[in-house]
Amino acid sequence: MADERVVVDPITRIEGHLRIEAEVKDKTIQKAYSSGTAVRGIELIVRDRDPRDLWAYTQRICGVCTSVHALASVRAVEDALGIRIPHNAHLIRSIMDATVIVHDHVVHFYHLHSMDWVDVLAAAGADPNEAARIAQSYSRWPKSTAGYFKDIQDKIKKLVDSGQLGIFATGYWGHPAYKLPPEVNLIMVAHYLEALDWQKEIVRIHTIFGGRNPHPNYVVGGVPWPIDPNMDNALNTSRLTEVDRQIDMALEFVEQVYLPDVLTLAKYYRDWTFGGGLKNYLAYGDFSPTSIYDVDSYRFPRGVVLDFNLNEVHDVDPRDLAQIQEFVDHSWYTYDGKPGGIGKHPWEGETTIAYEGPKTFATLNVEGKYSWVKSPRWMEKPMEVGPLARLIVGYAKKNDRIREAVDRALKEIGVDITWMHSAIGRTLARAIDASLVAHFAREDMDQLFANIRSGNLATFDNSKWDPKTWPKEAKGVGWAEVPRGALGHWVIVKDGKVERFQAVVPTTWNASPRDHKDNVGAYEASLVGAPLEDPARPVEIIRIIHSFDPCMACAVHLTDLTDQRQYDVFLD
Ligand code: NFE
Ligand code: MG
Repeated sequence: MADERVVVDPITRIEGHLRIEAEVKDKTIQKAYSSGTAVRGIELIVRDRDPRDLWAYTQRICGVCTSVHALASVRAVEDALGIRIPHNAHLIRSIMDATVIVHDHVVHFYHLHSMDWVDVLAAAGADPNEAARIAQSYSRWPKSTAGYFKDIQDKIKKLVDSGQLGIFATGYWGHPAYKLPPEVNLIMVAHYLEALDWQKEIVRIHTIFGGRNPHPNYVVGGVPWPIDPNMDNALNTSRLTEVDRQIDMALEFVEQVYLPDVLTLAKYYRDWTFGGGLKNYLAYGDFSPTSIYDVDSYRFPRGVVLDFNLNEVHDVDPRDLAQIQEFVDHSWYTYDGKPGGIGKHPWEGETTIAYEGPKTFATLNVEGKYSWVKSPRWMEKPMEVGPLARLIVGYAKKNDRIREAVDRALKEIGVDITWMHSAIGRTLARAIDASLVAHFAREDMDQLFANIRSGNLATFDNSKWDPKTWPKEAKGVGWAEVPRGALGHWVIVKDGKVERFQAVVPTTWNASPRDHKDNVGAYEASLVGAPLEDPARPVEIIRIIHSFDPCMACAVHLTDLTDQRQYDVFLD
């Protein structure tokens, strides 16, 4: 078979606009290109603003990983100004980050990704009694009765009979890449609907700690609410009890529904080991029980693993100008007026547009610039970030907890750690990640209660609130592990204002195009060697790309300075 160029644009069930082009020969993908096809504004909008307001602007980068850009920004500004927040504030921020991660992972699996593995229409042919038996065999979730599955099946049948599939329209139903028995398809569809209900509950944690969701409130120096068990306008007993209850419900949902479902799915797709890719993994690490500056205490350790060599973990330093750099050789930007060839650390970063096509949307000009996403690199090497990277780095660092969680899952599936380097492994990693993070939140909440009982109610340090206390010029970095991986914000504060700001977000790493050395990014690498049965129904491409949980709104951000006001309106 001759070479064929398969274009998937837009990839749906993601955040933002992503185009994938694949060169296919003999039903196998030979090369792939990843292109972020839309731009929006942030990095220049925040110039000259008050650094105490930075979080409120950057948080609007994205409505999916809502909260995490605010977190990275307050951390960056506090780093620049030398602010150390109270322990309670650190715990509350960690619980909020954990909340986004668990919420995001559940929604990603059921609503954005499961249908790449689950044939919804095939659930119509399931035996509800058998579905109940299977579901009860792997979890003690109380809803899993034959009657319950029969009701769900009736709903699906009604949809099919009406010819109006609604949210399930335009899937590749019946494609030979689907491998689940009808009963397991039925269980997954049932939990798709349940997860829709559940996800509106867990976000209450943000409404309590941050006053609203999406885009909860933050403050440089701590968290915006005081703790006072008896006061109305405070984190009082009834509010904290509700957070406590939501954490327990989240743990239960992850451990009795989400993780067991993904493990079941993984067993059926055990031999579909495509979608691995780079084998380089980066994590900044996060979730210290004490402080973001106590790097050795991180429950998700920091490090880089190269070429899946678990015997060596390289140190990562987000402050090192030689380690973290972004390249623009294949991105629609210039550096110092040149089209590429140099990398810039975010503290020296530049956002200058140089859009040069494509003239038509026939195919991308892959020899030249072809994406709005820049190419971040660690020591000039492309990296995968995300739940899989967190687990691989932790595993290589011999972190007991991560090893135990990963080994237990691998044993149940009957595979070894190298199997994780695949689309299904990445999807399993996300479910394990959710379970670990839900436990982190449980522990942090217990610690918060212990602090309060001991009389420690502090949530805010105002000693450097006044700009007169700030240095004339200072730079800071804020990092966090967030749903899609390692997030970094870099800021330079000068004369009381934001002089320079750059964000390098998880999807920028994963969706990046080729770099100055022609090294491909994580998405591009993951598609090579994967089968493509039917170019008109590219479920394999979607399945692999979805396994990363793309968010293009995060990956791409710049502004048009000719009419900055339009963004001010957007931000209001
Ligand atoms: Ni817009 Fe995000 C996450 C960040 S992006 S979703 O998680 O930061 O990759
Ligand atoms: Mg950026």
